[in-house]
Amino acid sequence: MTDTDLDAMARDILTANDRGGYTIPTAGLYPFQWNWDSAFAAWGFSTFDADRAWTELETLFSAQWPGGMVPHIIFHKPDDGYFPGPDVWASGTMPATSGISQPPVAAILARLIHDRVGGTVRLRALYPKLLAWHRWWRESRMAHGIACIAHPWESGRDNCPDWDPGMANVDTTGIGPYQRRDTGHVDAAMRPGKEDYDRYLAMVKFGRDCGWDQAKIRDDGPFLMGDPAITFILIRANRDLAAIAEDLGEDGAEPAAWADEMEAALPWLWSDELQAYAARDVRTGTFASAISSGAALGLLAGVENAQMEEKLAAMWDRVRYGIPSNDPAAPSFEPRRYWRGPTWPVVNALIAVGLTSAGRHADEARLRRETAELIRTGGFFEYFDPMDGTACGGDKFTWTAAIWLAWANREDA
Ligand code: 9WN
Repeated sequence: MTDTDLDAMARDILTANDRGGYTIPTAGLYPFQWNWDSAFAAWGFSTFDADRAWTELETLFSAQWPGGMVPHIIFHKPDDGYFPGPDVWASGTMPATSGISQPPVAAILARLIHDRVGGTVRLRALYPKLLAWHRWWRESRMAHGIACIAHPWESGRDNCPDWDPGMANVDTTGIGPYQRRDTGHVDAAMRPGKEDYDRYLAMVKFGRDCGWDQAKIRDDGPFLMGDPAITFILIRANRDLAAIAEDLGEDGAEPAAWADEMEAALPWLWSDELQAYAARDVRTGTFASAISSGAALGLLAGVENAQMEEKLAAMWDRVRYGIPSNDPAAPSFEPRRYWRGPTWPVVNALIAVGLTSAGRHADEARLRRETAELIRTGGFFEYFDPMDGTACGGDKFTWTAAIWLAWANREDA
């Protein structure tokens, strides 16, 4: 199969996963609109259908909550193939959504899309919504000046060992029996375990019981951890928003100041033990015990740190393909279990945006080559074993197809 055939297949996947204004990540496993998946889908669409690219982002923001939050799942149409569904989240919104958010990559990708295909009128309409979302992060998910997550699903890197310190303290009393659906679609050995799911549901229960009072979730919820990935993403997204504002003739001073403030707060995330930025539990102060792909997003925020780069380079050299989600040298490393080791094309693409900004073109080309190789041999799967390249999780995956089109198979990404 040639790269041209793969281009056509990738476009077909985006089109087949289109449910009318939004794409689902993959049929069966994830039958709704997911937040950061949609932003990447828009980037993919921008390579062949500019109008559809903007529509994807517009549909995502059509579910924005009055407080600015953009939910991590939007349940546009009923489907009982996924658990927990709208009845469990009980958001009370129209459309029904989850009650937490996901990595704020939309401004970063909206800027790249605008650079590629234009669309100033559509970007202008999105700008205040992006700003309101970033403000929500600042007001509802900050501690010590760092962006935090109130649920591992909010990080988009669900069962990453980054969250083990916070997960250890989540009380699961009162979580009755429930029926998971994910393990009916894919191999259970590649998914989070039952102990993880019990805790995930305990966090959802807390949110539901307090009527999704976001300040209460931050202050009293069962879990709150500083996330290096979201912190770096948000610094970059705020700077991109400031640049967008300038292009639009608006005043971007506010998001620019937010980015500077977060950058100044980064020392709180520095682990002396790991010699890297690492996830940290807000409730206990405990750091994650291994370096992860979250740290590798530092370049996205313009953070240059020699000690950390050395650690990250060593981590990359321990695998054959891509940046692993967890360090193979760590006891918690599992090469096929979701975010405990596999490499994710979508995260590699974000890291590549950072490498390009830092002028590290040889590393960017290596990462692109390794990611493209995974897709060429394994197909458009959700994620991959970084040691031997085995394709894992869901097939015909929207964001893998999008990444292929927008970055992995391009010289000009
Ligand atoms: C929970 C859709 C999503 C991604 C996440 C990924 C996974 C969901 C799940 O799938 O999370 O949000 O049920 O495992 O971890 O990054 O957005 O592709």
